[in-house]
Amino acid sequence: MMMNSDEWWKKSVVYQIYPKSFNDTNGDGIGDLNGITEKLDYLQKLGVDVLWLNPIYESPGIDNGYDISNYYGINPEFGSMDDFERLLSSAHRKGIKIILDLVVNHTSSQHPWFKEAVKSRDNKYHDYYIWKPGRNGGAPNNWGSSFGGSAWKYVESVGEYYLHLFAEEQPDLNWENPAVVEEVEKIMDFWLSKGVDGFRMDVINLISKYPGYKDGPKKKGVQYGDYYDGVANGPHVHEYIKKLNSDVLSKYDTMTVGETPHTTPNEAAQYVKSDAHELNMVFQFDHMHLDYGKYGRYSGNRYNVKDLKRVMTKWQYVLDQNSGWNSLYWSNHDQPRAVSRFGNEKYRVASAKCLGVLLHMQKGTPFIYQGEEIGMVNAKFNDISDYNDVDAKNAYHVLLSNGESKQEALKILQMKSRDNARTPMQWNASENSGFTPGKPWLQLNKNYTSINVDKDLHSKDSVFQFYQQLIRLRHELDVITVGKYQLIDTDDDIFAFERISSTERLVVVGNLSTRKGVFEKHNLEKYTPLLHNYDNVLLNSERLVLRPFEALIFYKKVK
Ligand code: TEU
Ligand code: CA
Repeated sequence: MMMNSDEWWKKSVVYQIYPKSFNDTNGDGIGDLNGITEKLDYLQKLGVDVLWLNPIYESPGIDNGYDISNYYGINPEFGSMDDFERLLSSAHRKGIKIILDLVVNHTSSQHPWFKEAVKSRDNKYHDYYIWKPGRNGGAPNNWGSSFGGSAWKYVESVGEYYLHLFAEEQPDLNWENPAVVEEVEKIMDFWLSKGVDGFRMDVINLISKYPGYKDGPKKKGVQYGDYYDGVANGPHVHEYIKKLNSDVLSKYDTMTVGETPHTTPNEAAQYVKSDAHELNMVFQFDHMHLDYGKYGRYSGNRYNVKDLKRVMTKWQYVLDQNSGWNSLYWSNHDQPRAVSRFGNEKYRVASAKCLGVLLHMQKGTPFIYQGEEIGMVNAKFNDISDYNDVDAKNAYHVLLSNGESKQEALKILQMKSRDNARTPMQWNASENSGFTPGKPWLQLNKNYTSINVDKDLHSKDSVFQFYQQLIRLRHELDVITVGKYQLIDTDDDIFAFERISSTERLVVVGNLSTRKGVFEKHNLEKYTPLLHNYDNVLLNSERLVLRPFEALIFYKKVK
């Protein structure tokens, strides 16, 4: 198989844990590190190889941990450094690796560096951040924050504006300052030397800004956030990441995945092609932006399958042509629940399994977001006071100020808010679904009595059992790791592709709609149906009649 031993991440399945919402063991209503340790047997049973933990460092929590005030300390809400080291050693003993979230495009405004930086322009830490004079009595340029409003905030004590692409409590670091790069390398080395197995790197493609800080393109119609296209993939970004790799990462056996919004497959290939010596893979956003509207993600739009096939296939082909590697995901802590966004809640189990087949059989490393393995769905809060996310609350007010009704604004949040993915993990049908003996920090989804881990563990047709089989297939069949991806031309709502290696072949097909679909595929009779999310196969030699969200994986050995 074309995979050398240090490329273990090519055969791995990653499970993303949002610690705050995973499992609370001390009754404060907040998930914690000991809660993850307690569930390692569950994760081992699922069969995952790597855990990605969202930020666990000290943070004021303005952006739920993506505003870090101490990179070397554990957020006391999650526990202690001893708790973390116990989690890491327990996971390693079970053959499970752990990667952490490296958030170094920005810090918290409560970080000691920033507290020093605002004292004076000649303070040693002032140039750790990006400061510009105002223009015509206002901000230095027209860049918007991803969370709405200007990306610049004025500080009286120094008479300048600082850049914050996210919340104003998240000042962007100045990567042109070698001292900043040195600080980041120290942070990475600190965690890797503890035995951490790598990093997910938060918006890592934003760390190099274009010189001159010119106005971004006046966006037609976009009323909210996401101004990255003015700052993504800047002139020195590859130089910075190559340096992190040669100075630190290359000294350890790591897996890295960069979060790179507003990046094309060809641009992504520059980060992940085998001779780039930068990152192993990146998170792309093309399939996340298929249902965007004039308020960015906050639109009532739904994606269409034809576009989904187009963008996912584009990424498969372009990265393969450039010796690159894909990450594969439907959801994470920033996105709505996969079944609600890409499947259909009326066909919850069938569509959860269909999405699992179509993602896990592609070429790349699959990421399962906590709860996806049991088909959790969006929370549908009824009042803005139920929402926690800074992005959701800002967006709600922008929607109202642009004339949307409260009902429409709430309907959009119910569809697209990040809180949908942050409701507590649903473990069982007991109070608070076994997440906490206390008052949960965020409301649970009311359906936890019917959708929970306990129920899935005891049902042979559950989403959990199906995900176990998908993961087992990836571990057993090399064609899933190395086989060439080839889209099969089908009608719009059927997503079908082949995986081809010198010794094996897969045919993967899923009907991503509530209507019957026909899959014209000859010689399937020579294949063995490996996995199927319905109870029998309506297969005759010429055509497969697919029921709503019906998905199958066919396999054959090639002489
Ligand atoms: O997300 C960056 C990103 O692309 C999203 O924030 C997106 O812009 C947002 O969800 C609005 O659509 C990373 C983290 O994943 C996110 O949780 C943080 O809020 C953000 O960076 C700032 O650190
Ligand atoms: Ca707790």
